Amino acid sequence: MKLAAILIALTTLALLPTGRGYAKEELIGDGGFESGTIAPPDPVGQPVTYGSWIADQPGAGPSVAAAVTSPVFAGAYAGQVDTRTSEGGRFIYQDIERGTSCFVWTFQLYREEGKNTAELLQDWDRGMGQARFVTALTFSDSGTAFSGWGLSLNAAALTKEVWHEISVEADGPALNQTLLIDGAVAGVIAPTVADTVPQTIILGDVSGVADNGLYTYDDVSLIGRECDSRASPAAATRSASASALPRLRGDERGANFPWWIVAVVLIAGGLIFFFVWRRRRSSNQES
Ligand SMILES: [Ca+2]
Repeated sequence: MKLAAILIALTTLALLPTGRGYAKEELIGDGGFESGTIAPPDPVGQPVTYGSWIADQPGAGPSVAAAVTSPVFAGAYAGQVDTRTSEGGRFIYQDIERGTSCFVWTFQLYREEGKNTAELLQDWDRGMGQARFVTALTFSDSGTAFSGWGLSLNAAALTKEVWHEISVEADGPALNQTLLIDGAVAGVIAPTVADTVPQTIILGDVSGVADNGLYTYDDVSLIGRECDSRASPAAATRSASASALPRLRGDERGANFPWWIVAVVLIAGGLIFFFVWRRRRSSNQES
């Protein structure tokens, strides 16, 4: 029976997902703005801020970013950036720990006036406006500009004064970013490199001279995960609309082959053989 127990244990192990774990992690704090507050700008500069929002507003002037109670997508608050009367662009941001090139970035957006940008950055210089872009989305009357890892495209403008769900599914090793607006694929980018990971998220008016926008954000989420196409939410989207989406670079068929099924079949065969052999042996002993 000892051998049978070992075989059963091996079968159980084989049935578990093989290889690495597929831990997913929320990388943004207070994404729903339910703390009811956005930290006022730091008078000295743009401090590193994890887990909560802070307004960027170098120099003097009234704050243009606030947690508002209307419009709100969910809960009691949403985050609003109002630069309708600003001279310079203003925005809110927070920094991101453990950024990965495999992520699903989602937020709700209520567009009323002007232009706004939502972006994921690496190596932001926190002052002169220099950074390496992971993903940038710019919303205006003329369209929705979507760029990622050096490529960009234009999608349709969002209708005003209604909540829209914006989502970007990125897979660095597979070299793609997919923009979904209200659940429908609005564009796919297939860059040649994916050499940046999100370190900072910025929402608002990023122009030197203000774009005089009024935008409200809610339920901002950035789910990072270990890069592995077998666990990719983007992969499901690819197969659903394969014609519009790029081929994977390289041949991942070997990597994706479900070797655990072979292991289960072999072990199950071994178990059957063992039990048949044992039954025959005990019946031989009886006779
Ligand atoms: Ca909320």
